[in-house]
Amino acid sequence: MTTQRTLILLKPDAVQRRLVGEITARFERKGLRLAGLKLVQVSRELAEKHYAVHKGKPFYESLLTFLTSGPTVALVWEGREAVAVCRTLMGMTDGAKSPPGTIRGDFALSVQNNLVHGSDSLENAAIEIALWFKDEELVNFAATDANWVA
Ligand code: RTP
Ligand code: MG
Repeated sequence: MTTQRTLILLKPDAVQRRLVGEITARFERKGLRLAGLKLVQVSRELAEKHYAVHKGKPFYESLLTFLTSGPTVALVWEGREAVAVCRTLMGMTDGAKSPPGTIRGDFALSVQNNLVHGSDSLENAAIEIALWFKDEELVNFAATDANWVA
């Protein structure tokens, strides 16, 4: 069994559209354990670091403007195959192409304003968690239902 941690962001559109509870519930009900959670007014500097891989792409500036436009909720989820599981729950980048049942498929129509970010590999998850959270902001607790969900 591979227990992993991954970073999920509920982007400013999720907060503005009052979808924080709805989206968080989907990760929670899947059986993932919450290890970190905070509301962040993202700085240009943090947004640049987070999306450094997209620097130079046509949508880069617009993406930074979007991510810094309002509060973002940052979460760390932990569980079996958490990185891939979260990406599956999210759906595809383009909301219009995402199947129903996924977060983006159910609530997003846009490519950019697609509600959630999720780390795309275990390596990037570690980098992103360290970027968004201090060690002391991450919490370990014994999930009493662990034997039933994983
Ligand atoms: P994310 O990094 O946010 O989890 O999304 P992703 O892996 O599904 O997509 P990625 O290719 O990493 O793109 C990062 C974010 O940039 C915006 N985007 N806009 N206008 C465009 O063509 C375009 N392409 C990507 C989206 O907000 C996407 O989530
Ligand atoms: Mg990505």
